[in-house]
Amino acid sequence: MAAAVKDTMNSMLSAMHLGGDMKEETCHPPSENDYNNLRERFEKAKQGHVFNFYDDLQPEEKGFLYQQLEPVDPNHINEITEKALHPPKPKDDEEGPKLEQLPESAQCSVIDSKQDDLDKWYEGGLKLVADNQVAVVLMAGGQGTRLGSSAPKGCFDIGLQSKKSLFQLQAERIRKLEQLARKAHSKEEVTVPWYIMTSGPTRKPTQDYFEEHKYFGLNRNNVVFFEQGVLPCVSMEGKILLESKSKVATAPDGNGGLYSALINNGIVLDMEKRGIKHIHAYCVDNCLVRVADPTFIGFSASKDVDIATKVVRKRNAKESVGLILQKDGKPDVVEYSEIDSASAEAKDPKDSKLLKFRAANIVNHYYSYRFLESIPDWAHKLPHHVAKKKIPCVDEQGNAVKPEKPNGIKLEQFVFDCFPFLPMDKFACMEVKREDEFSPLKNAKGTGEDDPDTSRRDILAQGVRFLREAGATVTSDDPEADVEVSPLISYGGEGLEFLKGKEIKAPAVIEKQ
Ligand code: UD2
Repeated sequence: MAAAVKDTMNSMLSAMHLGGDMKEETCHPPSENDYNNLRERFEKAKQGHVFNFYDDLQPEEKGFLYQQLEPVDPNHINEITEKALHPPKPKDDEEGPKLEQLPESAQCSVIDSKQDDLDKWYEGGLKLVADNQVAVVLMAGGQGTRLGSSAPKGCFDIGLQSKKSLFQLQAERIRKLEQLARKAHSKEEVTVPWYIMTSGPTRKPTQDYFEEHKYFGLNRNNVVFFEQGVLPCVSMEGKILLESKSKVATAPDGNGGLYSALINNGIVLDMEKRGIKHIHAYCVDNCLVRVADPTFIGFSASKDVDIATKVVRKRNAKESVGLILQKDGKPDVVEYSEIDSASAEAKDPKDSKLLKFRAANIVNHYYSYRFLESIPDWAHKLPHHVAKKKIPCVDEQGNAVKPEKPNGIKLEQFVFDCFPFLPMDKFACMEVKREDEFSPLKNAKGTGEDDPDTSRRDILAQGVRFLREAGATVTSDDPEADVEVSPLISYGGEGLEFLKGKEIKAPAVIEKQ
């Protein structure tokens, strides 16, 4: 795409999303003329109320509010809010969108694939890693409110004996994978760059955490932090909410903000410079995630798709997961917060014991580089979803309001909303074993599901399976036999031959050969 067009697209993308964190003390007030132009722009879009308190503000407060609002196109905010609050309903004579299962051709399952296919994909993926063509993108901008911790989720200690956090487990899996690829292809230098997307609130604590832990042994030049955009919060009537007299209430623009953030922060350019062709993007809160999984990369590359997604079998009709399916002939995902109960409960016509829609999204996606390069062509078409929230704000008189119930909406984009932009033959879905690859940390301790204890339980149970498969025996006085196998010793259960015939008394940590 011509550079000029690319620049226009890029500046338009950034205009859609407010930038990251600004500091009030460094903001100088705008000139009278600049202020009047901005105020006029907002008044024309019936959003002029955001300047109601402007004249009472201190100079640096005026500067801060100006800096926040200058990049915003209020007409665009009105447009996406209108679409999100009142999505176009199918005309009454038209059927709603037809939800169908994905065609067999777009699916494969690790559970019933032939071993030599799995081996072929694994070897193929490891070769691509060894050729420095594979990168990883971590979506870590979520604020983990359900977990009840203010720190970024990746810092969370799920209670392993090693006290390793999710970030450390993921960093060590990258290190191990680089080592496996170096060994398998006698390469001196193998690098899997790790691009970590944060949001305003998670940016500094995340970067500080990595600095403090010396990047867990990774070369810091290959760990790149970038920030997703934010969007203004709006009232139920679509009016931009003020958090204070001098600050617009904003929220991260959803994990779908990944795409404009990859362009706006020069990440796709950096991938091009490094010769990256295959990208694995994943969700921070899954302690079992196989970062840059060679089997998944090899499978996706062999099918030459633009997007592939890993799924697990949905636990039950109520599980809070998106469902990968076909909508009007295109690959699509219906989020748990938006699916109708009839579709969620529907049984498979071929086997009434199974849910019709059971391909549960686990935020674990493959992208071809060429697809990420095409982001400026379609990112502006990504829809916004409404999340009704309690948003602290100020009322018309400028008094702080701490709402008891949802008083406004956050607009967020979903990372999987670009799937329908693909023809089915450029999309693939790989079903994997939940016990091996998915144990999300969503809820506070004690919830009993998707919480720190279930994460800890699942990763230690996997350690026991790894050892038993390697021919070791695991004994333990208590039934919850737990063995932690460091990712630096084994990425996915391989390389444990040295334990064959050994007896391991749980609890144990396998940290060195
Ligand atoms: C996500 C999936 C859902 C299902 C579930 C399984 C989406 C839109 N929904 O729902 O289909 O797979 O996970 O666990 O993917 N994030 C950002 N920036 C944001 C918001 C989220 O980076 O503005 C990241 C977040 O850090 C996490 C991932 O996206 O890594 C998923 O976010 P979540 O855990 O809030 O999503 P959830 O559980 O509602």
